[in-house]
Amino acid sequence: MNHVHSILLAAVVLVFTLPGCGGGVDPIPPEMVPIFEEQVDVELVVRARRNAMEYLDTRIEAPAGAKVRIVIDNTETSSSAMVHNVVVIHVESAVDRVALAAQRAPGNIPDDPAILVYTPQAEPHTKMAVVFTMPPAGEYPFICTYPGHFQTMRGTLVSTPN
Ligand SMILES: [Cu+2]
Repeated sequence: MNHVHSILLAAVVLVFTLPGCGGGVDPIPPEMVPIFEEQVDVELVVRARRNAMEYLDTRIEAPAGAKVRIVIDNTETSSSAMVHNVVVIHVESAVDRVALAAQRAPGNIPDDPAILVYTPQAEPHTKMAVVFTMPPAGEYPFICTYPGHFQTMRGTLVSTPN
């Protein structure tokens, strides 16, 4: 536990000693700009909690059939281990399978038909996004597939009847 505590302390010190880190830098990578500029019906932003393996937004919703942009906003994170994405999965029963396969998959995205849609991984101080059409009404789990994160980074995408 002492080792863990010293890592946490180091992370905290880093946050407070690098106040200007990331300042003035556009958080949207150039290749992402067209996706952020695409016209959509609803934009759903999932923020990562600062330097924690948690989402701030764990329940997001939009009408079935709507054109939606999901944004993973990782701009509050300083630690380089805090790489996050949003991977929406068709059914809860497939979450563990996808999460485990993701650890060895390129970009942490396994080739699994249970994956509905996913954002690219957002490095600290960046935002990534994906545009897609909302699935039929229901509740769809989403997780971060960066290794070690899925147990605490979970949420629900709610598709409401329209
Ligand atoms: Cu993560």
